[in-house]
Amino acid sequence: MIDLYTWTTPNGRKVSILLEELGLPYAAHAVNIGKDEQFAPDFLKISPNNKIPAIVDHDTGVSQFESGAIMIYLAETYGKFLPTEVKARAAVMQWLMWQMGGFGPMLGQAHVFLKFNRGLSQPAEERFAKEAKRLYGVLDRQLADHEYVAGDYSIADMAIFPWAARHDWHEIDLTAFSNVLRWYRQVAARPAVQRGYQVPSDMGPIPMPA
Ligand SMILES: N[C@@H](CCC(=O)N[C@@H](CS)C(=O)NCC(=O)O)C(=O)O
Repeated sequence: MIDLYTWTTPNGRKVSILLEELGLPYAAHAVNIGKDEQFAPDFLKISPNNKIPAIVDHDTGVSQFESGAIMIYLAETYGKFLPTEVKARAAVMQWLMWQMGGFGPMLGQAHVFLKFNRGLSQPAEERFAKEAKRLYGVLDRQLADHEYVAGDYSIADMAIFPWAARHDWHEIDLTAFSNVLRWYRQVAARPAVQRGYQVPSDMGPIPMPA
């Protein structure tokens, strides 16, 4: 049995989507980051960086924070969505790290300056809007000749998808990135993705461009 500590955010949804895809039994515990619950001493014992997501796998005794590390751990331990063959694994890892180092953090900053603090800093708005467009361009080019981001459907797709689901927050028109849009619809249609997206609570359906 796995305990998942999470909230209704892209980093949290990455892990609930993977747990649903793996069909593992888990209990989701809501950590309301809007109420500073991520600073509770008991949570800090599991996630010393005071951020969701985190897991405790009682079957193996492993406790993990950082969504990328959690995804690698789960995929390796339960044997799916991260190939073992060297080349295929390297492809997934580089796109997972691309998400962890760019597509998540840059889009998170875009939310801060474009959605929540419009008018606060023109240079920051320009920088993160430009970076968001650049990252979607990178993804679009990759998906032009790949059905999924890195070979078969993998933890790289599951890591990227919940961030793309916030496209309206970072003011990206998905219809301008036709390959991303095709992939986005395909991943969004998966029942496990739909279930994982609603953890720890239902915030409405996955956003779909018209
Ligand atoms: N690199 C971390 C980032 C996690 C993260 O930024 N979590 C946010 C929610 S998406 C959070 O818990 N924020 C609370 C805070 O910063 O205090 C990961 O991928 O797990």
